[in-house]
Amino acid sequence: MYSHGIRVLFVALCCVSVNVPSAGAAPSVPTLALKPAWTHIKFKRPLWLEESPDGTGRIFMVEQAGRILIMPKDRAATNTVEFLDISARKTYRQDEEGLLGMAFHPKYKENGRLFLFYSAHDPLRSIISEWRVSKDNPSRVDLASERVLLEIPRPFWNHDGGVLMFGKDGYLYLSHGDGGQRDDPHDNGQNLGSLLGKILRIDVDNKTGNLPYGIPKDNPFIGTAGARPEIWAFGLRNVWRMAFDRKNGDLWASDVGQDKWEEINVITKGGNYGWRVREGFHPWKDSAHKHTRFIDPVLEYPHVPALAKESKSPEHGTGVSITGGYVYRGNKLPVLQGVYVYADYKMGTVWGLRSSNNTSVDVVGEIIKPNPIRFVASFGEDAAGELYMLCLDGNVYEFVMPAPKPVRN
Ligand SMILES: [Ca+2]
Repeated sequence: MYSHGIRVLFVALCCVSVNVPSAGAAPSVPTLALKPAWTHIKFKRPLWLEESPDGTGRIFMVEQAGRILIMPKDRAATNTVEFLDISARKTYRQDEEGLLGMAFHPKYKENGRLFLFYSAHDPLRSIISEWRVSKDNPSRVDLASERVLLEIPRPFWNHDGGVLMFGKDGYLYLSHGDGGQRDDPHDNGQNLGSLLGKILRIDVDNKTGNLPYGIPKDNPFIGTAGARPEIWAFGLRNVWRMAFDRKNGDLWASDVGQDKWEEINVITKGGNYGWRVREGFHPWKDSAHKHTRFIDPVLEYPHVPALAKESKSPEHGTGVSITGGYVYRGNKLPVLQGVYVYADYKMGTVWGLRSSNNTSVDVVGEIIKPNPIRFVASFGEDAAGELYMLCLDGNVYEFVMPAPKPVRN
């Protein structure tokens, strides 16, 4: 989300599905419609949606100012339940700050543990901490239960990342941006001694040395001189949203660009994704690391139409701040099966892509036409794999098949 300095909104001019049928061609991406998932509830800057892994079927919604709500199962109802409220900490002061992420422990049903990612000030830092549900009330977090795992200093107010999620390996993955401002002035992305500009992986069920968490034994930079052992992947500017493909465990991370290119990456262990030496496929401002091997994005898209001719990816609309979503694995929309869904925060355009090799795109196109929603802050997935889109118009949308065109006699 966000992170693009002062920018002018450009009009998306070229948003055409690359969908030429041929023998063996990938299935196309579908055209879908949106409808509010909760018809009578408006949210204040919703940023994260997650269903608790305890079989209760409860969906939890994170609001940026510091609240987590339990949503009513009746989608026409209005009775949310407040699960947590830390808004008095004033964690949200500027665009990219606030309560940015949460994750239930995979064994939440047994241990009642959950994890939050939020911004703190004086001094500027991101806090990742563990909390427990109240012993007396399964609908309320025990506010006295916080145990801080990580405090990551932030040199500037922006580029904080903010995803927290568990892998199938049971470890907690998190993204943190390069710490802002512009051009990664401290070169954090390429510095393995910094947790900024990284995806991290930690073990919340064990402890290593004096750390309040464990370092998984196969983390890639254990033993590398000067490297932080928490690092899973690096060279990332600001992975605001990332997600595992629940079918195969692939980690899809959308990295918000600065001046020219937005990009989508599939993350591999120990991978270097280029920032600030490169943005997308293209050289950026740093020459000190120019001989390093970088992993190309799966897709890039330009900020302005004039850049389109330089793109290394299929024809694509423009945008200025990518919001990563999910590879759809739900049941309600078979036409969307296997499609990675993402959007541009500012433009409101929603796309889907298919990739059979995680390195290039088979087919990509807009899946919502027209695209009236601004701003697309985040996506969410429930336990069944159904997809939601969280927008700053106050709605959380679900994806549905478009209404059939009226038949004219
Ligand atoms: Ca990159």
